[in-house]
Amino acid sequence: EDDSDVGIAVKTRARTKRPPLYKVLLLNDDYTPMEFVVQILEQFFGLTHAQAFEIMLTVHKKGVAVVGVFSHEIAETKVTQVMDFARRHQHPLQCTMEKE
Ligand code: TYC
Repeated sequence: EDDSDVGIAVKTRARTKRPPLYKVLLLNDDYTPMEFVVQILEQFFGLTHAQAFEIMLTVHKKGVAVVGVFSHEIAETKVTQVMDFARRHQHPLQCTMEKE
């Protein structure tokens, strides 16, 4: 019998999973000054004054807004920077991250 080289070719796709992205969220509170929030958004997120003001107002009105979307490491750094800066100035501003 002939048992040479008979079979089914099965192709598998190389699965290159993209790393998950994380939303950085800013939360509203009653005490942090609006100008302070705008300053943070300019300083740590590279937003223009107009963009920063718009996001600040959205948070103020809606309670929360997405400030940006980043890799886990970058998002974590942003959250730490914002929380440290707010704490140093004794403002209760809250910043968190969540998987997109
Ligand atoms: N609500 C605050 C005020 O009236 C302003 C504010 C905006 C605070 C956004 C936090 O993430 C924030 N002074």
